[in-house]
Amino acid sequence: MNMKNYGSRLKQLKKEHESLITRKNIPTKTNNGVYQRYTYPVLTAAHAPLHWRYDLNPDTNPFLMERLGINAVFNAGAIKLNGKYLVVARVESIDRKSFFAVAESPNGIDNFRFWDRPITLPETEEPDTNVYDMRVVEHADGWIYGLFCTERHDDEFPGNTSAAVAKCGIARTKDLVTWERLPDLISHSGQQRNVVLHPEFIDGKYALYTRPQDGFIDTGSGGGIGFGLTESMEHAEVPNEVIVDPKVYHTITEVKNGLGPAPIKTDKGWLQLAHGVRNTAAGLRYVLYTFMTDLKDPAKVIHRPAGYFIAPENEERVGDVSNVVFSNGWICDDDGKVFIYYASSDTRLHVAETSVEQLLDYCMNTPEDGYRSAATVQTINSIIDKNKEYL
Ligand code: M1P
Repeated sequence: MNMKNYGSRLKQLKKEHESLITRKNIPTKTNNGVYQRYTYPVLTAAHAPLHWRYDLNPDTNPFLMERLGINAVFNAGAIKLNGKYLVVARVESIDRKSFFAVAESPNGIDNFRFWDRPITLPETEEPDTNVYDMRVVEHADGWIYGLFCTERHDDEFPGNTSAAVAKCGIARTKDLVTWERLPDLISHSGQQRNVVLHPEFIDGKYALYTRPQDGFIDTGSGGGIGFGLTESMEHAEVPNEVIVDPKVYHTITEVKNGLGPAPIKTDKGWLQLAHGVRNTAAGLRYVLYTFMTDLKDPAKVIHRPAGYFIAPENEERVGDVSNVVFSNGWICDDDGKVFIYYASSDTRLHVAETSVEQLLDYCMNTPEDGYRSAATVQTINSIIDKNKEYL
């Protein structure tokens, strides 16, 4: 490259980056009455700050090369703090390592800008190889907790470079800048991913939604969203887990499922968002679904709409891990508006807007799964019967 171009190329890079970040997001033309999708992803790899990726000194980087590129920005925890909409995104660099970084928006739907540096997450005495999918929860004890998956090689299989162990890592903060790392969750049901802290004490204890799994990828016999109590988060241990929402044959959760963000409290119960996984000839398909649990007993399901709530569509269907939508963050605003941050195909982050009122209506009035084709036809017939006078 001609060195004379350095300045103009850098200027162009900065211009393109700024115009991407400040692009206004617009609702898609249609919606299904349940939520409103937005046209543009709220975060992509290209949103990562230039000063993370480039050495900007022309003497040491005369070709203005990317020194460490970003591969994807996806599965993000979310929280509203001091009037700002914040997501704690899973950022994956080209070396396949994920880390966490906060991006801030004034309105929850666009202008998400990463803070100056990614989060420097303290480690335990057993260093993490990879960390991802943080659920950010403001707990009644006054701390903001971040629960995430920490992945390390499974040294029981020294010759197997794919053998891994997934555990729930735990950290806490007051400002998302400085984090205190706590010991990993101890559970007695194999590996753990998709662990979520309930925002309130239950029977004076911390409550955790878990996802026991036999192996790193397969949940095996243990599958389902579990629930357990721990005396403390400083030495978190769930001695017992009960399955709240099991995986079920020939449904969207046939292979596995896992809770998304911490639930939203309403006067009718806890609104829950989760992902379900089924197998297809083209590989796994991840969709989002919702259910509600009892206000006093968040482990008791009181409404379970059939099928998926959000499934990947159009360009969402393609990415590093295609045919996936995944969510570990939503923000419920004071006026009841809800922003759902969902990632598509392990590549980018989107927002869908809805409200507590819509989510309650959806959860409480969507028919439940009858688990058989004949039951589905029966459900449709009963909808048709009720519609007769409106046709
Ligand atoms: O690749 C899809 C998702 O796979 C995992 O989720 P689960 O444990 O439920 O299969 C996670 O690695 C998640 O980050 C990823 O989006």
